[in-house]
Amino acid sequence: MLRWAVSLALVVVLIGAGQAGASIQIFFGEDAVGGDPSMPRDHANAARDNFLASLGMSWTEGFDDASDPTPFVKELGDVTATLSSTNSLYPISIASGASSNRFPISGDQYVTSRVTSQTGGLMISFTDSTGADSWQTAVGFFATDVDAYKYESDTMILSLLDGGPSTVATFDMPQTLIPSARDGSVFFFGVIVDPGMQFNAIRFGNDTIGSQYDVWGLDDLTLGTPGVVPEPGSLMVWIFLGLTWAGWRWYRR
Ligand SMILES: [Ca+2]
Ligand SMILES: [Ca+2]
Repeated sequence: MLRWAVSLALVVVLIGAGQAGASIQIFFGEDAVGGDPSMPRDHANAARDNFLASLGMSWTEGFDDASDPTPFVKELGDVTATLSSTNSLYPISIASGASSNRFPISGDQYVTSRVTSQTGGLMISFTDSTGADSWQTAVGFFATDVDAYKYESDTMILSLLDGGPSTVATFDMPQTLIPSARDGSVFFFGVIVDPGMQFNAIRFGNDTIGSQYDVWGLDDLTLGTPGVVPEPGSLMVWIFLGLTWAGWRWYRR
């Protein structure tokens, strides 16, 4: 019976993957590490690993050779990512090493910015080699010290934009740590959307009220191409193979 259960579990996973591929896939993991880059980041790393495994090809920018011009321009594969601040009072910058509970995920450098509202913070736009819009369906990143002054109701918001003022989708980061543990914490967030929801820019905001704000760290920004989602036909093949394998194992006992 155990072998049958294992086989059926495999089938359920494949069905779930097929359904998720028809809409939005979210990858999230967070760890309370108190601003210490040497602490294990098991949940965040697992989310990153699952995100990467769900992509075809992927490109990650670690900001480790970045100087500090404005705007920041980085190449991820054929995509040019331009980082800018939507709030001129608080430009983005490159930080080195652990500082103020923010820290690098890769190398020694990362991006810091100050988020002041739903639309006031770091924005990243994507273009191709000709300067035309580059349309994306997957983005992921590590964030440190997203605590918005530890107010429990405050949450980072990621908006997927399609040019101009339009918003394709908005996601509240699903942080579950208590506010005091968010200070110096780390999380990974990744999202894969349908081609019909493609975006050419992302914007980081939060739902702070009034003059409140949050300074946070961004590292290992990742773009990618869609992975292979099981089609209904291939799904039936997997079900058939799974049941056949389970039956064969049962026969061999
Ligand atoms: Ca880095
Ligand atoms: Ca912070």
